[in-house]
Amino acid sequence: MMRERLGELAARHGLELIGVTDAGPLPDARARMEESVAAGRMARMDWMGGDRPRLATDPRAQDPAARSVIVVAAPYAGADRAAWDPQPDALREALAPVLAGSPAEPAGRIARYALGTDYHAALRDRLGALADDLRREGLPAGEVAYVDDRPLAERALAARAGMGWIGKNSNLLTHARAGSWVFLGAILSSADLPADEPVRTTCGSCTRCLSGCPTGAIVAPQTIDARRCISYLTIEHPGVLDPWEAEAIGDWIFGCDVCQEVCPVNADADDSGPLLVPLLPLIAWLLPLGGRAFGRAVGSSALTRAGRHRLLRNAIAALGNVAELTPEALALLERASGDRRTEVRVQAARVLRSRS
Ligand code: B12
Ligand code: SF4
Ligand code: SF4
Repeated sequence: MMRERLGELAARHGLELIGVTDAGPLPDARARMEESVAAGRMARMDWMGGDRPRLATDPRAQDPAARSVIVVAAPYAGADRAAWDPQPDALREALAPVLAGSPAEPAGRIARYALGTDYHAALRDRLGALADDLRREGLPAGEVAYVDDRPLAERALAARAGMGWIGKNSNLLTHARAGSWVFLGAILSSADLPADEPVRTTCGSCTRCLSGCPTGAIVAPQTIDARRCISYLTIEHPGVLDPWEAEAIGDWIFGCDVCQEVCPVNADADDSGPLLVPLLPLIAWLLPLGGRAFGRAVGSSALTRAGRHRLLRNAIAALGNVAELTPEALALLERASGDRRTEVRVQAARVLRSRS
């Protein structure tokens, strides 16, 4: 099949940015992953260890028949998201009762990627539909769409497929208008497709993300120490945050976009910014909510990953970081210090203590 036809079919599903690489292993990426795990930089993400580096860097470990990898990049920071996400405003809609609440200040920030439906599901659907089309046109395409949830080194594959380069902030930076504000996904094929050439661009002498990261989590170019990364702390870190961790998150309550906001490659991207959520209405909304009711309320968004307890813990920490405590805030914190979850209780008690 002509490469051009592949691009046409992908565009039909709203996927304008695609690349093709062979299904050979990625030994350098494997070494980097193993090194990261061994050095403890993956924090408590135990699922990043074990056999994952080997599996993630060898597409044929997933499908022995694979000869090629079709990688897609789906823009998520602005209006382009609607091309592939059926509900690009899903989070704003789910949080409507909170966003309408007053006062609007103080606010916490939610990273751009979480704004629409959970990208795992939305992008997987699109990739699945693309794979169906390919098979209809006689091109063998695997049944599995890879979007994060199975081991596959998507950034390294995207770079080898010529979709961009790995920036010093460790994200895949594309030459497209969306810059690094893209999700990555892949499908495998047993056909020998003509591979795209990797790009020659690099970050050059720029170091804006290294100096811009609020917590110094980019410990060397292309090397993130998740133990210090706000994205990890707010989304993946289980249980009670250490006091320095709670302070480090600042006003981010889910994810962090700073190392991409400062990146000049993103200067022309269509970008509606992070979602600002008023903290007092958010805390008041979360406190009486059960875990399941929270799941139902934000169901189709990425927030389910953190769940009610982490989001509440983060919102309380952010409140302590950014605001003078009004009587309303103090009353909410008193309620939160009796919450059924330890991470919420501890965080609330700590903020109250720091102000007494
Ligand atoms: C674990 C994980 C995290 C962890 C650890 C992050 C990290 N840097 O590893 C945490 C929770 C911190 C995280 C945060 C974020 N993540 Co994340 N995450 C992942 C996940 C599931 C695995 C990444 C991984 O394997 N890390 C281990 C490291 C060592 O590997 P790596 O960074 O991928 O690096 C590989 C290659 O880049 C290559 N490589 C690295 N450096 C160099 C240098 C050179 C010179 C070369 C040639 C190669 C090379 O080797 C490595 C091993 O394969 C991927 C999905 C996936 N399946 O890949 C998403 C993924 C990387 N995350 C993504 C996103 C969007 C984010 C956030 C922006 C979300 C947010 N706003 O909060 C932040 C960004 C933080 C940052 N600066 O990286 C996107 C990135 C899209 C893009 N444009 O690159 C991905 C690809 C998910 C997706 N399907 O779209 N994430
Ligand atoms: S996501 Fe935030 S904390 Fe993590 S490396 Fe980027 S700027 Fe630093
Ligand atoms: S801020 Fe500069 S160094 Fe960092 S990823 Fe962007 S271009 Fe590269």
